Amino acid sequence: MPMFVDHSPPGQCIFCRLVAGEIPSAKVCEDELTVAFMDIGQVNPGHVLVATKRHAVTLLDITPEEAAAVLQTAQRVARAVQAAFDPPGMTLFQANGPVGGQTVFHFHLHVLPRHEDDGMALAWPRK
Ligand code: DGP
Repeated sequence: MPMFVDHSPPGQCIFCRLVAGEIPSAKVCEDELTVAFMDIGQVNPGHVLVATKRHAVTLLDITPEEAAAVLQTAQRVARAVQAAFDPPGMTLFQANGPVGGQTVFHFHLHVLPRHEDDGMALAWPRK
């Protein structure tokens, strides 16, 4: 049973369009299954999203291969973010369904550089 039903027409959600190059993005890296790009909101400088290339909505919808690729890409991104921005900390988070805080219904993981006194609670960046 899906946790949440996405009603976007196939291939037409915002991240599907971004993956297809139909809308611009600042791409960081990609592999066969995933793409990493700068979050348009930049909660902190260096805020990157790692998304599946295939349209999937939540963690429950991705394959084990996609899950492994997402984490591998996230580590690659985190190394680049560390080299470029040297944050003293980083938070990875991933929202599932509207009640879980998801606002774009195409699977993605946030890689978020953190700083002392950046105004976000330690474990829950949006509070
Ligand atoms: P979430 O709320 O966890 O589903 O995260 C969605 C993120 O997607 C949010 O931080 C802002 C980002 N976002 C929304 N639209 C766009 C877009 O068109 N381009 C980029 N790069 N990021 C987007």
